[in-house]
Amino acid sequence: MNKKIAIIPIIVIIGIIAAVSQMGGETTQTETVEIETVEEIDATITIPVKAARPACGPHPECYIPSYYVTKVDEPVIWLNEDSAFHSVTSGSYEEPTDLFDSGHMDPYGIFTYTFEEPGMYPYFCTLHPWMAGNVKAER
Ligand SMILES: [Cu+2]
Repeated sequence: MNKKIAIIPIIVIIGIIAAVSQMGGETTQTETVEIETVEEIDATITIPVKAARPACGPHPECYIPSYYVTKVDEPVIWLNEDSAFHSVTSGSYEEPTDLFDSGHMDPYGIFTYTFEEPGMYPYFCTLHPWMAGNVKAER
């Protein structure tokens, strides 16, 4: 698995217990802080930059790797490294299936799917007909 960097907004709740001596009691303050952290993600399959261009720009594959063998019950993680929206949608552009669909993935967005049955699973991008890949799930 490749280590990939993704920016993930995280909401952190910070509870502060402040002792207020003047009042002789204790008050509780809760603060909500939104921070952006850069976190390492073990992406299984990445969507490369310029994948929105026909033939996926300089890349030989639109999903890297475009053929991936996984184990049943092991999550597969797609990471969109492009600056354009993409999707990971089961089936083909001509014949989508309704097994899974990431919807429009933001830049640096991730999508996770866990295959429950062995088999060959083609998928594609609803926005770019030339983007296609296959996952083979084995026991
Ligand atoms: Cu796409």
